[in-house]
Amino acid sequence: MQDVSIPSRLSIGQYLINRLIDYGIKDLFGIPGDYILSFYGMLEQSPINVVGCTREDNAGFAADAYARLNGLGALCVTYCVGGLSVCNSIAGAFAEKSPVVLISGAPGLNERVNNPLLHHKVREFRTQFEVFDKLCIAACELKDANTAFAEIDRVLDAATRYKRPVYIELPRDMVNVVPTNPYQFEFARVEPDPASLAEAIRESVLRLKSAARPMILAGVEIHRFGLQDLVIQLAEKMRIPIAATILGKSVVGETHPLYVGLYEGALGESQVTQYVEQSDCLLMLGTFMTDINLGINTANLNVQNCIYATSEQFRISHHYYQHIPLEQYLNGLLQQDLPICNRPVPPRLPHIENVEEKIEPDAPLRISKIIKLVNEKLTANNIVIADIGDSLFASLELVVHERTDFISPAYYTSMGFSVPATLGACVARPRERVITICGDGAFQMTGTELSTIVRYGYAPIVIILDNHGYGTERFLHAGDWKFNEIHSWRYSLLPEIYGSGKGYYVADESAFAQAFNDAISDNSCVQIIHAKIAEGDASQTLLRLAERMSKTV
Ligand SMILES: Cc1ncc(C[n+]2csc(CCOP(=O)(O)OP(=O)(O)O)c2C)c(N)n1
Ligand SMILES: [Mg+2]
Repeated sequence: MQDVSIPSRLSIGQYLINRLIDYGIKDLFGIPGDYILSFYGMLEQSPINVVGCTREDNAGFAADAYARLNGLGALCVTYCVGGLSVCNSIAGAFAEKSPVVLISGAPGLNERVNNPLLHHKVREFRTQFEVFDKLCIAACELKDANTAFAEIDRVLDAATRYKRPVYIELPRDMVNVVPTNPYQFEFARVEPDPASLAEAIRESVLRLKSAARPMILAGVEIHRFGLQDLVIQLAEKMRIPIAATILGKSVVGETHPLYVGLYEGALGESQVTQYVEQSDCLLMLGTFMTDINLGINTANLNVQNCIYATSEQFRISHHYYQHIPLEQYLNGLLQQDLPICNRPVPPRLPHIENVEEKIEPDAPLRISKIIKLVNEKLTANNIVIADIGDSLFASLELVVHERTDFISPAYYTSMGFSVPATLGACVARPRERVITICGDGAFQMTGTELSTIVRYGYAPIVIILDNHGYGTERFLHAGDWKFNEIHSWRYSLLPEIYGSGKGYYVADESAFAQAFNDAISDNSCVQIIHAKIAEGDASQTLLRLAERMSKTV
């Protein structure tokens, strides 16, 4: 991003819109309200496409998915009733490093005089600001015309620099205010210490040269910071295999010949787990050390064999280095004389092979079968979105062809992400076909966003896994608990309510295969597949997870 010199006579609202466009925002999600109406008017007359959602938290999830695919996402809501509804979505974006810009209206500065009881206010006028100051990497209140432009630039820079959400509060009487002082924004650039960077690279090369079984474990930051090409170049130059973490699934295309699979500690395929854990030089690039990423603490990685490089920390074995930017580190490594590794990549795991699935007519529908049938049809043109629960665990077995085309809140794990995220993905990538897998519990939380998907004419395929409740929890805490049951809906009738779409109800393998084929070939409207799952069924990953977690919950 270039330094910018601002032509005078722009209002604060106009400047904000211009800068969003500069940063690549073409679409924005949200719901208006009186504290933000005049800015909404400005937005509607701007080149930015405003996508009206059914709930503010959904707008947050949609903006998050859009950010993951586009590099930055944005939503705009009204004060408190709208803003505070977005807390959970913004928390998820923070936890999973998704750069989302949240813009909220607020009471005008002039109407705050004597602190009257203006509607939507909670406790203090600043309450909402204080909440988002905690949940975001940077936050600003545009209360002073002469600092407003600088504040906008500061927080937008922070969003893209740290890949975390930011908050901009715009009092309604500041939208049309034109600052009087000239303004030139200068970015403060933190340059790495070249000696420290050189030493980190030197030590890494020594380690790689003396290793017999080096490999890369790629994490989500590689996607967020756009470093996939560098990682692939490095792997190809050294011919070393790559595995990915759960949160980093699809960070590299899963059909790449050097790709080994997902590393999930004891929760994953044992062949991949052993292969990663036997590495004597594990280059962990952009990986978060979360409990789920590391297979609920079942990962058995020897720190002494690890080079741990993220945007926040750099460590080789027990040596810590300060300020080593990932991109410069990878570029630096690539310029070195690197060893070629001859460690053979294990034979492709059975589910990666292109075997045609046998359909047992009338066989009760199992989640693993659904995944295999979906897998058969996945192409480079698909984006897969998985909600929490067995939708995520089972989807880990999918082979995602293109990098970054698998989206799931795999660390923060907030249910209800997937349907609004489907909207965000459809808006960001209208030419790609989104396939969404969602539990019935999660669907009942945020499924109203299908209405927006229909309204804007998108045609994703949404598969709802019906196990009449919170299946994951049944496995985590044994017992026949009523609290895990939910009301049964006739999901396949939803197109009737929303006014468009095609619904399918399927309860056996052949019906699912037929419905999924039909859904794939009909891209004229949204396709909703209500999949009634065999009683008590679960994916292998969920069963392994349950075994580990039932000891702790
Ligand atoms: C917003 C939110 N509330 C509660 C939970 C706790 N939780 C985790 S999994 C789960 C059940 C999910 O049910 P469903 O979406 O039907 O998927 P299933 O487990 O049946 O595959 C619950 C309630 C959560 N992760 N997120
Ligand atoms: Mg369920």
